[in-house]
Amino acid sequence: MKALILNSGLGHRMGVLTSEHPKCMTEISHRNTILSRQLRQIVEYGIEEVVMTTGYYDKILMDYCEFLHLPLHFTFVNNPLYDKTNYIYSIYCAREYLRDDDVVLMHGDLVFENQVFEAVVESRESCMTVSSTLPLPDKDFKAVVKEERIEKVGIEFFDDAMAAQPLYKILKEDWLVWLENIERFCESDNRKCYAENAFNEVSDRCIIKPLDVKDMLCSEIDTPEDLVVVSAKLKDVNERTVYMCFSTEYIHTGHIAIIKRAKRLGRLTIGVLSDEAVASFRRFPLMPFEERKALVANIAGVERVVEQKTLSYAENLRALKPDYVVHGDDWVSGFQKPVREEVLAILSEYGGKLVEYPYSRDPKYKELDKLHRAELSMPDLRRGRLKKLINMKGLVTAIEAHSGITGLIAEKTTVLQDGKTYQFDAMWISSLCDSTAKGKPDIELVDMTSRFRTIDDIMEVTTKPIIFDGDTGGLTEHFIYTVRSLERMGVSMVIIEDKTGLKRNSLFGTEVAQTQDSIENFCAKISAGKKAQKTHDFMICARIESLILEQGMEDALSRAFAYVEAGADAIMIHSRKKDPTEIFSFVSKFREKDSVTPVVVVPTSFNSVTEEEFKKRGVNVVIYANQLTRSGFPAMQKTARTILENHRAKEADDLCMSIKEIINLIPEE
Ligand code: SPV
Ligand code: MG
Repeated sequence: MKALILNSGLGHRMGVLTSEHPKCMTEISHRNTILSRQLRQIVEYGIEEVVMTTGYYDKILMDYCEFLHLPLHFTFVNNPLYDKTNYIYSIYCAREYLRDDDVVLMHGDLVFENQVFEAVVESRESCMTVSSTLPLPDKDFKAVVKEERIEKVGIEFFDDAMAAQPLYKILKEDWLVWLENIERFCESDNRKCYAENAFNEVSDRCIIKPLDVKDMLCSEIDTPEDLVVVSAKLKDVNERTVYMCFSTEYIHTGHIAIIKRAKRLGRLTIGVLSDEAVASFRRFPLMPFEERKALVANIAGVERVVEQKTLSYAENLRALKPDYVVHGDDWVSGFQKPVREEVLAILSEYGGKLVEYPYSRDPKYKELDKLHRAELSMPDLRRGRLKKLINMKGLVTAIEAHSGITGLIAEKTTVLQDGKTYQFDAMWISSLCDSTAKGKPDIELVDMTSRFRTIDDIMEVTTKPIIFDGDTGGLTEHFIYTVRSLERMGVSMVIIEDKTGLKRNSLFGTEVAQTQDSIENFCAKISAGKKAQKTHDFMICARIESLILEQGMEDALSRAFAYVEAGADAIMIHSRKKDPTEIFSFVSKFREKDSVTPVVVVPTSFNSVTEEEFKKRGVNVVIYANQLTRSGFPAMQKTARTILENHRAKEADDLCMSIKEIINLIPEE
């Protein structure tokens, strides 16, 4: 596509303003003349070729174009009869340069905003800018529109007419029709009329559609008064603000493309999602907020970067009141839909606009995302993330997983509520559920090799950190090997309980014989484990069974402090009471002396307490230890019974997930 700029006119209505240079060199803002602005827009929209007709002061004009240093190839064509002819003859003079491509034609005194130019350049049909909202001008161009195409352009038409501005995109096949008639006009000495007079005769073959720019800026400057009005309008255009939110950690060409489009609308502020918001919206950020912020701040066109603390835009939109919010159209449906709806509601409060561009589904971006996910699942990156999450969020949640599919449920389940997304932060590999899945009792019967196999199955399809239920840890001599293996695999934390002998599930309490280990033995086990580990980020958590075994609060607390002293990275306090009082009391007494060691709870019995309350009381990890097992197996029993009762599977169908849903849950690599 070529740009054709008509700059041969005398511009005598501008008075002294055109006494030293052509009209197009008149300043319209502190950084642009009419021409420099047009040329920068031409560059911005990817046009490289400019054919410019010149008249008086042509040398000044050519030098000026060179001085602007823009990546454009210019062909200047002087109209030697500029003072005796109209621009129809300038086009005629330039005709040899204008036969081989689509043309964007503009008068050299026209000022238009980016959105107008974007619509023109991107139009698939030949078009001319018109306005359905502006009053018909007395002396300027009007276009007669019939059957959705322009029939005539001129200053003399008022019926069925719209205000029109000389900014066109004309496809080559249409242009050749128009150009041929321009040639015919000029060769029969008809050189003083408008080029549009030639168009009007062939408008049934040169199909130009009206492009309604309503009251967007698209105005010619003919007089000093026009200059004042247009400059003021342009100032408003230049002060428009745009807001976009970014959660990404790597910038690809798709991001650059959308930033480029956004900045054309106005001064661009980017909201970078906080680490916490990224972690709960997508996955743990490999790059912390400050680095993501610096990355985005250094992209051309980004004027300002602010933090966006939640997935909801509300806080930043109310503070910044941008004229536009820009987003890909991927949030029209799906789980971000409510976020979009909230944005629309807030924008409508003050007259802002949402601009959506088609979301790029280029496979190369998917590939990048896959690589990123793969990195997160690697042992070294996965292991350290639990500690980072605890530090970042204060409270993290984990849900039980005992197989690849339950791991995927833990990984992918997301809920959007009040502008925030909620996901589980980590997975708990429960001895109870791992044993149950194998149809075995929870008595340390499933050996470590088999337990590691479960971890491996889960790790293969997920990225979230893993907390491993290490039962009693076994013999100290064995525990040190367990620690190293878990660490090597990328597990983040092992929790071992201070019991010895035949371990029974804690939820039996004192109904079965269970022996608590001595403080000395258990401390020795913790210390040996800590000594054995090779990295800094692996955590050993000491689980205190004193309340389960009814040994009292004092015993629980003295054990807690002793275990921390022995090197435990975290404490888990367990209870099987429905009433959370003893848990709260333990946490509050523990926190009186130790404000830093993370505290873990498993609220299977005291399940009425919310995460918010746990956090307030000083708990750092909440483990939902068995809910997937307890809900999954009864569903399976029911289905099995339904088939037996009906001697066929039809009645069980309503109880089942569709094959399509299963396929979606488990994507093929
Ligand atoms: C498990 O999930 O295996 C546990 C927690 O150890 S509890 O069942 O509550 O003892
Ligand atoms: Mg267990």
